[in-house]
Amino acid sequence: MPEPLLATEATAKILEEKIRMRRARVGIVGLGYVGLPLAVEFAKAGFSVTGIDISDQKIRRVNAGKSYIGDIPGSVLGPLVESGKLRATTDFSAVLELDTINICVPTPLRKTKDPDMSYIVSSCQEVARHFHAGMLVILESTTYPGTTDELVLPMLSKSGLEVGRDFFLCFSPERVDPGNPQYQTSNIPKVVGGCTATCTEMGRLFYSQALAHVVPVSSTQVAEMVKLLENTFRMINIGLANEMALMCDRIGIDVWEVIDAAATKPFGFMPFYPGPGLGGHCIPIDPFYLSWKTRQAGIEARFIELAGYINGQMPQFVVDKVQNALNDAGKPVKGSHIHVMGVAYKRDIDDMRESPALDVMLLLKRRGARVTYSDPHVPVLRVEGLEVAAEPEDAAAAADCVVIVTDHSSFDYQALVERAALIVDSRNALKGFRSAKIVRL
Ligand code: SAJ
Repeated sequence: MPEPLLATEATAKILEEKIRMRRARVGIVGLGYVGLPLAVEFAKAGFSVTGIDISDQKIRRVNAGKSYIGDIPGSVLGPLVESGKLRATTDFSAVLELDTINICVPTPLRKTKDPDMSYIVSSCQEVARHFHAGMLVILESTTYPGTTDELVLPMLSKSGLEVGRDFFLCFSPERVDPGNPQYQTSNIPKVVGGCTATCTEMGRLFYSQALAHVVPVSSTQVAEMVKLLENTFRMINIGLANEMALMCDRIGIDVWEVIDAAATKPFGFMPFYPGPGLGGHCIPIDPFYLSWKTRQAGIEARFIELAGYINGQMPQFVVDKVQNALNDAGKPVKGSHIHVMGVAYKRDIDDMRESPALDVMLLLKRRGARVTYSDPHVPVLRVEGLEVAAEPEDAAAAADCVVIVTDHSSFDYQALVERAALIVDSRNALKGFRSAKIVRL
């Protein structure tokens, strides 16, 4: 007669079995650039997946098999929806029928640079309302260390269920790099840490059903901190590259040549490049989740603050370059037509969040310039509440000055150099061109 399984073992064993057999019913809260690719990977692995989002439009698009995420073609999404493997709903009561939940909602900053936890709180409140024994819950939203243990766990424990025995709770940082042709959700190593060892093992088992490489760590706080180190590392090194650009500009050295030559060092160096500023919803934001938390603990994250200051200066630096280039051509900014090439926050994507192009355009407008733009990925944008439509690339020929803010691959740089009167290149997009009309950072 086998020993009766303890409650912990019984609950864990039942969930483990469901996951191994890929019968666990998977829920993904938040169907954005993180949640939708994750939902697709688990549906491709054979799980029945329910996406939950507050956006009716997203739900309709998913259920019609129409993708709105560049990394997920409709040809992949459509068949998964048609086969019934993947469906979407705005109704959180679906949680009652689910075994696992990944929470992939935004974690923006408030204007005061404090973390805005409202999306995590509201989605966890909804999950907690329909929460039941035997569930695995994994928070993926980038946040300060301690969020899972201090904010999410109490909301789920209110049910009277005990973590590690009746349910399992982990943190796993999202690492999606939108537009990256080589690394996508399925082949990016996945770090996961649980509230207890049993939780960590459950998270490891879960992800290993659909993802190539899983990296278990000892706690939720380690997993939360891994993400912040990764993105703070990038933000600070981009800040260093930007400061190098400011210094080289003042000394009269080509910073791009310096970085390219330094990058020939086969060890101990990793190239980062100056630019018009830091865009996106991660790199400019995540490090301030860390500095907010460390300040609570009485230690200043001085590198982060300084890098934030330097990165924040870059739009102004680019506009000063434009002003000086026009001045050298005997033209004031005021009344000049300035055409911006590329407004998305980085090349070959359509995302405008925190894009420095908006700062550059605003600063130029405030100096009296008439500003137009081209971006094949952004047909229309809002500047100071006004909708502005993209112009065709050849509008650059009519401008007094062109400024390359985002170096999309699809731009015809040869034609631009031939047609434009004056070009300020903030991305070294014209690396292979030599012309007196080109001004680089
Ligand atoms: N940037 C520079 N110089 C550089 C690199 C980037 O100015 O040398 C700028 C970019 O133009 C962009 C911003 O920094 O405006 C952020 O660039 P990013 O390449 O970090 O792009 P994200 O924020 O879309 O994606 C990053 C991921 N990118 C890479 O690892 C290459 C990764 O850090 C995270 O997985 C992701 O953020 C996230 O979601 O946290």
